[in-house]
Amino acid sequence: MPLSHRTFEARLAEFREQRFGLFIHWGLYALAARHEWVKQRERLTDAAYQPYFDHFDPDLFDPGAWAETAAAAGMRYMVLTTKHHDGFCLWDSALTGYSVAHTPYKKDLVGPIVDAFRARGLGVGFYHSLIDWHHPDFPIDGLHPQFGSEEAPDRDIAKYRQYLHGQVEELLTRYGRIDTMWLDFSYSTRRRGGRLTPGGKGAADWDSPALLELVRRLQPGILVNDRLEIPGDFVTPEQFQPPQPPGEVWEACQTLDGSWGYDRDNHDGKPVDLLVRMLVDTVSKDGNLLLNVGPNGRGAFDPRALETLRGIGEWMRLHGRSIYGAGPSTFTAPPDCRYTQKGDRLYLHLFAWPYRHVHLPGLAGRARYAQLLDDASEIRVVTADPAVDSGNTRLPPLPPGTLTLRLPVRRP
Ligand code: FUL
Repeated sequence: MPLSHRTFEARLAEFREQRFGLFIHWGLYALAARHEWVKQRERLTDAAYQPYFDHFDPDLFDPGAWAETAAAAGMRYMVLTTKHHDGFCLWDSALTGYSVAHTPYKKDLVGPIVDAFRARGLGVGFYHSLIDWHHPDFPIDGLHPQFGSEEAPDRDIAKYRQYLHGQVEELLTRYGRIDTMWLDFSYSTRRRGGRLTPGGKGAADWDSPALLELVRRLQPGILVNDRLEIPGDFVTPEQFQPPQPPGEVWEACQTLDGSWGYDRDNHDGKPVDLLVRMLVDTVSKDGNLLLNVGPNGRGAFDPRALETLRGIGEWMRLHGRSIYGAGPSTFTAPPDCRYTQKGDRLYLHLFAWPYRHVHLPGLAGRARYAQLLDDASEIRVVTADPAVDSGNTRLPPLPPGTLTLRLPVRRP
């Protein structure tokens, strides 16, 4: 049964309920296994990049396993790179031969991935690169792998624009209802003195307003990100946590190890507790977290990624109630803590442990009951000021209105 379109408001409400998603960066660069920008970073010519196309044959590809992994990690949606900056398409596009359909693998990848995630009850979004280092009409700008080594002969941005819009149309008409369009990223394709020219000319290159209109016409209710140089529906801080809530709908995107594409020799994996804190911090500021995995060239998730996701999943199984549909609180959390709140449930997240007591300003008389979330064990509310009570009169008394919780000394 095809999914019916929703109103924009309904989709937005769903997005804020979901809170946690999986970003998937997959393409030819998975075979190079050293960052998705490898073609640009190493200034690889099309010929030097071609072996990855000739050997793309992911025999372990099992989208059901990907979806299962994401669901077990507590993720509620995914966003897939349909095409990254190298121009390689994960679907059988009628507009180019530079797609998976012409590799040894020969088959569409987008459809099976979409179906598997939907079947597991997860939302589906498409990442699509505005940039294209393979298309003959994409300008050789300052970020292009061929920049400086070759003059740009007769590149016609209008032709590329038509191709880009045509591909977006294919993606948004072939796979049923898509929840998010994640377009990446607009910058000026002009150059001056060998440098990128800032100033928003990129929006004209892709005709951002027309592209956005096309997306919304084909997929009413879809959410579109903010990388078109015109306002989108949500902002996308990349690999950092905004110190203050951005004050608009937002989704932080984050890597496991600094690279989006599979990066074999990178051992900078972030620990589970750091990633969980990022998620909590994000939700406490009313955002979503899109955490990335770069599958390898055989189509599998790396064991290190699987282990990290398992760890997050274990935390989510016990604490997901403080994440899904939760958001910021009007109360101010004490240092090293975050609040998330859903209705009249206030969730206190302690980023440092152990505390003997935790003092919560403004909450005295406002909490009916307190418990640990993971095992539902009661937490005592202390009425007297512990410092004064213990005879430590050199500490200043707690400000009026402070609620004090007595915590277990050690947590496993
Ligand atoms: C960036 C891209 O250049 C990266 O490769 C990655 O896709 C990230 C999510 O967005 O702008």
